[in-house]
Amino acid sequence: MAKINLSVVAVGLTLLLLAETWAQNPRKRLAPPKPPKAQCCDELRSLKVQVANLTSLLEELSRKQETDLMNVVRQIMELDQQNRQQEARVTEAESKYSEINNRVEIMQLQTLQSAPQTSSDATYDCAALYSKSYKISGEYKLPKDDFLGTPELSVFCDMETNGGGWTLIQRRKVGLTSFNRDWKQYKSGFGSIRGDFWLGNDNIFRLTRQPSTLRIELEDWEGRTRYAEYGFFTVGNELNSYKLFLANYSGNAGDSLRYHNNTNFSTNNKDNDKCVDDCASLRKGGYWYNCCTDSNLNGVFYRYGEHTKNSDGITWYGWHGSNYSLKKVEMKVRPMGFQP
Ligand SMILES: [Ca+2]
Repeated sequence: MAKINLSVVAVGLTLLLLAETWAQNPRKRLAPPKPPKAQCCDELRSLKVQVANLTSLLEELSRKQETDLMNVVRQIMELDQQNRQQEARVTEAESKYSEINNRVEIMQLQTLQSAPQTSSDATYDCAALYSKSYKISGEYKLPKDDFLGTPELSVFCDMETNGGGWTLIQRRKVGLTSFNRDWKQYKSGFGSIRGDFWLGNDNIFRLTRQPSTLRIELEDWEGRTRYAEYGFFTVGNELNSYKLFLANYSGNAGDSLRYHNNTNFSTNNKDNDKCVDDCASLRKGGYWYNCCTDSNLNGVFYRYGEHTKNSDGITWYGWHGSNYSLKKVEMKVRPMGFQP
């Protein structure tokens, strides 16, 4: 551009010189007639103006081109930066994608590995142990299962009664363990698995996520036994206050848990019952209290002689009424479709 500019300026200067030489020649000035002289000067003036205009136009163009060039350079630099950013983003996305892909593969592998466990092979209750040919009643340790989200758990299995496969969730027989406990203790369970115990509401919730049957066995101080079975039994999780759902009663003890159906679990420090009274404190146990009881299997253990004098004992109204505290109780569950 500078070259063009200079050459144009040179042409301009040459024209100027020529014009001046021509103007200084008196002979020539005198010789030609008046009109051509005026014409020539006008032409010269016009040329000068044109040269000036061209020069400024060229300068302007040159400036504009420089600006344009700088803009282009800036744009290229910006594009380059954007490109590098995009590349970085792509790389990042690729690494994330591959990480997710890896995780998916691991999960698929885990699912495959644990798939057989989700069927009848899973050892998360006594029914499963029974179908693995463990047919002697007693204490068993259920393994921890990350897939099912179940911790290692000691359970007592009844492998004899009515076909076996029962996981005990409660027992009363010794009478040395207090059942007047708080929410946290009922949540995780307490007592001794071979003696008196509550398996824990979280464990009962997990066990009854599969459609389950509940069997309640009762014994009085004369050594007579009765039972109540519920073809359907489940409890909610802690968020739902371990709410009780049961149906399809059968047995010879009377249907004394039906009154407690659809009620939340209450303890001495959590009154979730359907009563103005605080049933858990009145009946001294943790249970699905309504207002308050038609049975109180986690009530106070009263020995022979004391067993008919209180309303907070281990009662089952359908058999011995509201003031008779039973000698022995067992509550047990197994999957609904269990086949011995
Ligand atoms: Ca209440």
